[in-house]
Amino acid sequence: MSDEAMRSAWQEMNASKAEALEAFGDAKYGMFIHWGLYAIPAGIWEGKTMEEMGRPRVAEWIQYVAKIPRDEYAKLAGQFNPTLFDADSIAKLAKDAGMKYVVITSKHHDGFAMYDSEVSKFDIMDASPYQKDVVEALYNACQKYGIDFGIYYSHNIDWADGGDCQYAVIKAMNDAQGEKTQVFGPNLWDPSPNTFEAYLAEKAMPQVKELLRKFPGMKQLWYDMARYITPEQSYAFYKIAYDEQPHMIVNERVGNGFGDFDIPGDNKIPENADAIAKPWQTVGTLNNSWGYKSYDQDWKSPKELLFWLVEIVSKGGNYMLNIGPTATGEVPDESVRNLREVGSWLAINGDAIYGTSRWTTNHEGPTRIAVDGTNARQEQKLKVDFTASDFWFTAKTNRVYAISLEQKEKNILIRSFAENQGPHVSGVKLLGSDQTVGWRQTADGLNVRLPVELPSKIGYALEISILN
Ligand code: JFZ
Repeated sequence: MSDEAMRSAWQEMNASKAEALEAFGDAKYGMFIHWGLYAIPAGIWEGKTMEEMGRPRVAEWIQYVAKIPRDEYAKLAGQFNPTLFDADSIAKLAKDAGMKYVVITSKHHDGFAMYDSEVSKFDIMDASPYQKDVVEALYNACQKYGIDFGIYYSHNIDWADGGDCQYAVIKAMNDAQGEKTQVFGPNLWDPSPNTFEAYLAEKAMPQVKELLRKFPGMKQLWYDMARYITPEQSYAFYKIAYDEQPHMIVNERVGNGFGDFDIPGDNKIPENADAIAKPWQTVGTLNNSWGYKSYDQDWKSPKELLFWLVEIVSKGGNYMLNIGPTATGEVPDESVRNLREVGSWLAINGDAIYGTSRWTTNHEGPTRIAVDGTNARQEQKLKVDFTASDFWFTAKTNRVYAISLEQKEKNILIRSFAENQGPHVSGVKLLGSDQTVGWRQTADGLNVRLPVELPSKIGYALEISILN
């Protein structure tokens, strides 16, 4: 197929997903789950931490960073027995947290399938003493709680069976054109002897197909790290998803521009969301790792998490926030606590989040926080301290929501509603409260007198009715 033919076929398939993409746009908030054999070492190999060994520092990369031979890594499967895993409680946690969807790692870069795979023996059924399909359990639990379901699948990088990830082939091609090829991700310390083509034909494609058949009605397919993959290969991964589940949306990491939605980067909020043509999703961690990392206690506070959510939603994006269960299948206490607190905020202020669109401005006020990725957030020691003049905005028909993450003042001023400049206000309501709030629109903005008692622990949200 020519590149042009692939692009126009993609256009058509992508256009047929308009409704699914709209539902994705309304959902706003979901749960990512990184879980696999890497939860056993949990960031430490032979006494050395990720930081002592190299980069990246995220726990699910330990095989790469410690250059663990395939045979040795595979032995972890024999110890994997997560008897405390409870799919029901995780689906319920997502529900209580106010999340609308869940995406779980069915197979990460290490190549280990967390579900019952007919294609490979390197899976939870054949290689672990646990012998239960955790992806299926979660799929069923999500249905019970009305949570949408999706899977993550590392299609390009597979340290167990993906050879060198066709690194040598791509490098030769790039060399011929005088272009540099980055070495990041491929297994060059102990690659499987098969070709990458054989891996695609015998493992990756059949596994994706079996997952699509096992789990009908999925909402998202999350491919990852399309570093060395060709347009033909990306297209094939997109197409197989479409053929099996035409209404499921596929993320941009399928590669080569064939995604239905964009990912600005891990723990990264785009500075200028206008520049992103497709619907988008920021993926984020609760500490600084995706997979469980025993010694990472740098947890984002509920207030920081709310900042991420509100900043993202005010720019029109989706937030998918990750949990990394332990080797026994438990979700760390801090994760549960912080997610639940965001959930109780959403139970009060959800109208300002779900089903909203961007307004003309996303934020007013003096505090600007830019976060540029997982390492950057860790290194900048992010402080979330806002003033009473910081507001984020979202919108629905005839309504604008103004969200604050502070409760320092009772008399507040929202400048974007200055009389004769902003829209004409016809009413103001405090979400989660029946008390009337006093308000007046002046040349300076919308003056609001907040009641003594506020319904949320953190900040508040106002529903501002406007006349167009
Ligand atoms: C990838 C994985 O390697 C990682 O283990 C985790 O699953 C994460 C969600 O995705 O890491 C990436 C991939 C792409 C970027 C950053 C981290 N990126 O493009 O900025």
